[in-house]
Amino acid sequence: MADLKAISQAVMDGRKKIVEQLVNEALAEGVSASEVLNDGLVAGMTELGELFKNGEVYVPEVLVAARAMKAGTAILKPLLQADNVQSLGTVAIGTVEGDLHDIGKNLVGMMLEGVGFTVMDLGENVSPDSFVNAAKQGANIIGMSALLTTTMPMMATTIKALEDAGVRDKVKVMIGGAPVTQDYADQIGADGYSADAASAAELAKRLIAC
Ligand code: B1M
Repeated sequence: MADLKAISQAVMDGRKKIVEQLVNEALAEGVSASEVLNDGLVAGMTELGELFKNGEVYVPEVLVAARAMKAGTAILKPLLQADNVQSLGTVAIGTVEGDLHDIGKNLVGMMLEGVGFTVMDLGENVSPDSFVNAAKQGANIIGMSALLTTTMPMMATTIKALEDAGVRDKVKVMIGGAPVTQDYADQIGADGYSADAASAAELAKRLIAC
């Protein structure tokens, strides 16, 4: 019987090889990729985040856990992606300038690919100019992620840069990340906000349709 709690624990402990082994075992037992992702990997990282907040673990432990989590998501990625589907459009996604958190952004990218979008991954610490260039290169949606309250304002700066470059009307802008809210999205003039990767994929489909 697959033990998703053990996957969470292995993420928290930063045990990359164990994470890979347990993820493969769970999949072989028929557990869905999305259950392994949400109830195993993401649950572990969320719990670790609480310990980090309370000063019970520090940056090095979180970095090792992030590496273990990435090893697990790499196994799930092909299973979460759609096969032979015509692209719904291109989403250029990145973590905003000053912000190095990329796990959530990567999950959103995977889910977007899973429902049929082409994803232009701009990486992390992405400058407003890089988002503008992606819009000029034909991206239909600009997706920004921020995990720090100090980097959230960079989302507004990026929207302003899109306006100044005359490309704001050519793209939809969607935003997300732990400190981001619908109110904030409304305040800065983003077209949409979503709280998690699965709803981000649904949001992108709605945005591309209008
Ligand atoms: Co950082 N960190 N971190 N960190 N880190 C947080 C964010 C923090 C909340 C921890 C805490 O104190 N509780 C805190 C921010 C506090 C604040 O701003 N209020 C914090 C801090 C303070 C810092 C540093 C400043 C610590 C330091 O150096 N003293 C530093 C900053 C570095 C920088 O960015 N300049 C730092 C560094 C790091 C590591 C490098 C060690 C590592 C990142 C590794 C990596 O990403 N490669 C790290 C991590 C891992 C975390 C926590 C523990 C986990 C983040 C994560 O991956 N969550 C985090 C605590 C927490 O969030 N609970 C914390 C799992 C991920 C699946 O969730 O990213 O929220 P999330 O993504 C979700 C949704 O938000 C949404 O969908 C995703 C999937 O469901 N979503 C979108 C995300 N982007 C979206 C975009 C969309 C739509 C939805 O549309 C485009």
